[in-house]
Amino acid sequence: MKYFLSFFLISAAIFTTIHAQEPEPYGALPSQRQLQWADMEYYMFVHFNMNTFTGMEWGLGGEDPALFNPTDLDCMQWARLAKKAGMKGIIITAKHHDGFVLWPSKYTEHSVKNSPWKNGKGDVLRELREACDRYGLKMGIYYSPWDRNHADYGTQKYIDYLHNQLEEVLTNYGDIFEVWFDGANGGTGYYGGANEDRKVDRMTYYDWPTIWNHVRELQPNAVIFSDAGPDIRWVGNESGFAGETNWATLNRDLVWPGWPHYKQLQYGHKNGTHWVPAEVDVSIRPGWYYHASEDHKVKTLPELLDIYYNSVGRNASFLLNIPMDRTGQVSATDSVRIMALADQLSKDFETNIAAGVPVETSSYRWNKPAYQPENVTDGDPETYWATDEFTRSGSLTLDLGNRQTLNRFLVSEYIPLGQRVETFHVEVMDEQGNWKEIARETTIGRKRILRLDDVTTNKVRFTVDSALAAPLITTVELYRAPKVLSPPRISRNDQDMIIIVASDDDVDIYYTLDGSEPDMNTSKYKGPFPVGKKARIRAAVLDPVSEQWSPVTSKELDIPRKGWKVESGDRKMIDGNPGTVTNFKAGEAAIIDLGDNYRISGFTYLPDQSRYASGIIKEYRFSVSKDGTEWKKVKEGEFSNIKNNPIEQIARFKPLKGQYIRLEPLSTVDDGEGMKIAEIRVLTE
Ligand code: FUL
Repeated sequence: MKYFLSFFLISAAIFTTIHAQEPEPYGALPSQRQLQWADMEYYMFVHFNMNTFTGMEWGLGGEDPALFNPTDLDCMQWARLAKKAGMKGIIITAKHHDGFVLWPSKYTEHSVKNSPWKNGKGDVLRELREACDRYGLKMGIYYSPWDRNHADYGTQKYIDYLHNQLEEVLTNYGDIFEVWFDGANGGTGYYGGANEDRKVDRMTYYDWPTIWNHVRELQPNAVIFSDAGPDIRWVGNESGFAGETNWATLNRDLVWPGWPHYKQLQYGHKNGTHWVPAEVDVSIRPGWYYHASEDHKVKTLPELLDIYYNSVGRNASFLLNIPMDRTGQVSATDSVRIMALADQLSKDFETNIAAGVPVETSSYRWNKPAYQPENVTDGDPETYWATDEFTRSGSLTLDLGNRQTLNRFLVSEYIPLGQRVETFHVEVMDEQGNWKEIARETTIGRKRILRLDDVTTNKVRFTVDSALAAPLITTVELYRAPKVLSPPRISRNDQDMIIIVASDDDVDIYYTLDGSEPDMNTSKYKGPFPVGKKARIRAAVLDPVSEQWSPVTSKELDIPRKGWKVESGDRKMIDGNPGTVTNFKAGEAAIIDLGDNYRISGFTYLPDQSRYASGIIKEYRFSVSKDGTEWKKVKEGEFSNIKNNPIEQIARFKPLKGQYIRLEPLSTVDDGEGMKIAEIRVLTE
């Protein structure tokens, strides 16, 4: 009896404690500073300094400070726009790889103080601080550890310099919300006039733990970004997406800035040791700096929307780069596009169909109201539905009352207690009362937004199929977003046939060849057609039902390619298809006979576009010949930042006459391998 009684009492005690308890935290957890940062969601990156004035992406370090001379720098304009667009902060390139600094640092002459701008009395960081304060934005600092200017780069003296400069930027400009350390380290540079290749051991040279501690001392609330965190991680690409499976946790001690397995950063590590969520950094233009020649390549609204859904909608944050132009302001096209995105997002999320609707569940935590299913539709991010401690799956059924059309599904986990959900699916009830599955996905995290085809229903069922611990769901929202048409893709193959493809179904494509705007009175695309001359083709998509137009795609067509003979390589590199690649062995060059003499003024190179791309050319030599025997070298150079941002590279030079072209790799990104060419184009005068 006695034993029975104590057994009873102990069991009752355990039972009550479990029942009274809040859900246990699971795994690595976010810090307060990480939670605050996560709520920012969307903020601006500004690439603006020496490269803006030299037209480079990676300056070499020997640039003359006199070149830095914005005619009308206006940080208030940046901040006003950021605020209007719904961004919550601005991160500025205080120092990029070329070493030029935007504030009058007392530790270097390579700064604004030796530029003609404001007679050397200017300080861009100070102006940005004032602008951020005026518009209620947070300010962040990008600081490149690699410095192609500094004579001591590679020695301890340079590391001391880095610490001194961090001290300046992190004590003199108020609260900094994020410190952004770039992982790029290219090797060659000016280095105080030495003009040489300097390799450092990226794992040990900088002594990252000491740098991170220093930042913590100076700005305890700032999150620190790098490939390896410690607070925020790079997402492993510069194209604007996080993985569909995206854990905020990472085995952080495995990673360091410059880590070769960086593609894993898209997904994070399930059950990773630390909370290090991903930030999607991407530029509104092909490169990170402003180049007037790219004014027509500003990302379109559909592209920006994709990035939003593939970052904020995939448990990451969205850091959108707006490169300032030579006046020191946001250029007109960029500001129109940012506002178009803001406008579209407010339409996409205008009415939450699920707000306040009744919710039923298979189970919730000990039937306690604190964890009831309605918590997901109450609009309060602090309340959540929870299953009991030992249940790792469960369903919520949202009753919409009457039949509604929706195409967005938004769900959030209560992340202060860890990221848990591994797999889930969504169903809707059809008119016959049967459940129909519309999505099956992996991971949720802070926010997951699914874009779905339009579906009309009165009931939506969300099911967590598996989780690492009891799922805690704060929010389920449903929306009906208006349709946005994507611009068509145009290509010309090596037989000079034009192919135009639309991403949407049941639409028409119209095009022009004289540079004018396509409309219903211009040619309608009916299938591939030949264009064997130089031309500017423009095309747009029309939805005949809604009468809505997509943005216009433009493409410059240079000399015809049908008559080209590939002397070294194969025709895949001139077939107009970015998905096919010509492979070369180490030491081989690409050689093409253009079939006729032209005044050649440049070339373009598109590297391998596949997920695990290789053979990317880093340094190149380009030569031209009249007869295929005697060659003239016309350009040698580097494709800056091509590893992280493998977009089409454009090289221009003084026009010269020739019939043959040769592209030789002097080095590739992963040294030693043969080069790959997805596409090569010739530019003529
Ligand atoms: C990269 C850099 O090399 C680019 O120039 C740019 O600053 C981008 C944000 O990070 O690693």
